[in-house]
Amino acid sequence: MRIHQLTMGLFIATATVIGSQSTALSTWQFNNPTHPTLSEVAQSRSAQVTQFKVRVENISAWNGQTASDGTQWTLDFSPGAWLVHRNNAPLFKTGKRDRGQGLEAIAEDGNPTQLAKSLQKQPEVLASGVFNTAVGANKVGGIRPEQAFEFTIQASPGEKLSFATMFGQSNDLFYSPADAGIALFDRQGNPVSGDVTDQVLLWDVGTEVNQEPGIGSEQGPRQKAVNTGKAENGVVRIVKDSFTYPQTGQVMRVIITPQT
Ligand SMILES: [Ca+2]
Ligand SMILES: [Ca+2]
Repeated sequence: MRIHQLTMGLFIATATVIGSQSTALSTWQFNNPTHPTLSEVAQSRSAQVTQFKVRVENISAWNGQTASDGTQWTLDFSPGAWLVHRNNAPLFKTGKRDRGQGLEAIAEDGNPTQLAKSLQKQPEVLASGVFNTAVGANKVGGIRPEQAFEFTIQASPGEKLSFATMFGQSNDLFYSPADAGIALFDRQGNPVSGDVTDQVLLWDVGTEVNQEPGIGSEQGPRQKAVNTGKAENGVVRIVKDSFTYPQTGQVMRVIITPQT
């Protein structure tokens, strides 16, 4: 840091001779090879902020899932949490155990409250919130077929979106982007627009042993209480078990729309 301060001082001193200080400062910041400080991030955020609408749709069919015993069931997505971030893996790290910050409660019971609280305490999470009410609905709940969650976020170039919502009915599965998140801007700094569903994956949080989706005794509507089921002691990973799951793009659509 001392070297940078010295370098910056020299730049300012030089700039005073050859031109305006602000021009030299912007040049120096542009060439700054170090990671930006949180205050610098805050400054850049306020300098170039784009507002986006994020829409998560349930495009699955009523009774569109069929279990091995013939039971037909409907896929729901639970209330969830979203966050804007620059860092990689703010929610989980693929192949590592769940961090105990509330992702388990979303994946097992569709409850985003604990995760939302913990996100507010993480300095590298720039903004976060909950989505828990379908568009047009008047009470809190998940989304069923033909329903959608919508939320609005603000972000600057370099920032990414992550979110998590439960695959209901499962023991501990959730939909989320990969741990790095969804880039909200391209390399030229232009805001991303359109369908990003192909970046959303179905994950197993690794805390409860999977039963067949839709009929398992320790899943949502059938378990005796929340947070019950056989402990898995596993890691967060793309779901991989003996059961079959729908292709994400056939049941969910995620659309990002910059607001101009
Ligand atoms: Ca599991
Ligand atoms: Ca359970």
